[in-house]
Formats: sequence, structure tokens, C-alpha cells
Amino acid sequence: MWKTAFFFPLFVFSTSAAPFSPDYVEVDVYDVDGTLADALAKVAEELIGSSKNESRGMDFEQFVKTDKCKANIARSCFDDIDTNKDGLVSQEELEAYDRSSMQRVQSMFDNYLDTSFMDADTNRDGVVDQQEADRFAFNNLRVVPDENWREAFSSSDANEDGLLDLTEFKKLMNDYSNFNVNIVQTSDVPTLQYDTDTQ
Ligand SMILES: [Ca+2]
Ligand SMILES: [Ca+2]
Repeated sequence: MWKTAFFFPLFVFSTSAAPFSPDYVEVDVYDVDGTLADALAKVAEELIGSSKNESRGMDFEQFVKTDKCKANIARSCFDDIDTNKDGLVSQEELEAYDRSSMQRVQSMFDNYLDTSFMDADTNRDGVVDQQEADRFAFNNLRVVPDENWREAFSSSDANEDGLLDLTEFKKLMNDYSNFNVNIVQTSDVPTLQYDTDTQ
């Protein structure tokens, strides 16, 4: 019976490391029990260990290749996404980042809608009437306030009082492009002012 431990080098190529940069793993072929099965189990353990990085996420080099962020900001982008600071970007971290990016965009859009509502409500009575909406369409959205636009207005007026509160106005802003509205052509605009009083 072999009693002397016998070592041999085993090269394990880690998929997350740079190409052809082997990890050196020392394996005792005959461990305390002297069985090859145990030694192989140990090898398997090492291999699983070395592939763990792959399931835990991308390192910086792999991240750059995904073009998730522009090259000049890739480093700070990577650090932002890597919230647990383990030097890897996991699927969960990527999803969390995408969610927060979406929220940022959504909140910018919400702010834009709030500001638009204030711009549209020129008499400051807290609602946008047809005339205010028409003026806003022409001056701010470059949309012709024709029957298509007015149809969009009516369809957003949930309580059918002829006025849009903030919620109804937001619906109009989200939906009006589905009503085949016409875009103001530059030749149609002798002046940037549109005044429904003269209509
Ligand atoms: Ca108003
Ligand atoms: Ca209404």
C-alpha cells in the first residue's frame, strides 16, 4: 500500500481569467484514505470552485466587452453596478441597475409631464381646457390642433367635463401620438405663436 502522499500538478483553465492563464491546483492523488475516488472528488471541488466566478458574474474585462456602457465611463459604470463590491457584476446587479435606470427615466418623464401641465394651464386654474390644450399642442408639441388632436383630448377626458386635470393631461401626453395627429410643418408657421382666440 502506498503511504507516501503523491502530488502532481493539475492545470485548471479558469473561464473568467485572461486567456491561457492557468490556475495551479495541487492535488493529492492518494489522500488519507488512499482512494482515487476521493482524490477525484477533490479535483471536482477545485474545478467547481474555479468556475464559480462565472456564475457570480462578469469581471471588468468581460463587462467592457458587453458594451453596456461607453468605454470612457465603463470603469465608473462597472463600479456603480457592482453594488456588493466583489469586483464582479452579477445578473442580479445588472437587473437592479436596469430597474433603477428605468426609474430614473420614468421620473424624468414624470417631471417633464408636471412641467408641461403647468405650461399648458396658462390661466392657472388647475385644469387644461380645450383652448389651452390646442395652444400647447401647437406651440410646445408642434402638433396641429385639428380633429385628430381633439379626439385625443376627448379620449383622455375620463370624467367628460371638457377639462383635463393632471392625470387626464398625462394620459393625453402618453396617448396623443396614437391618434394620427399631424405635425406642424415649418411652412405652416409664419410665427411661433398660436392663439385660438383668432380662430
Ligand atoms: Ca386652465
Ligand atoms: Ca376631465
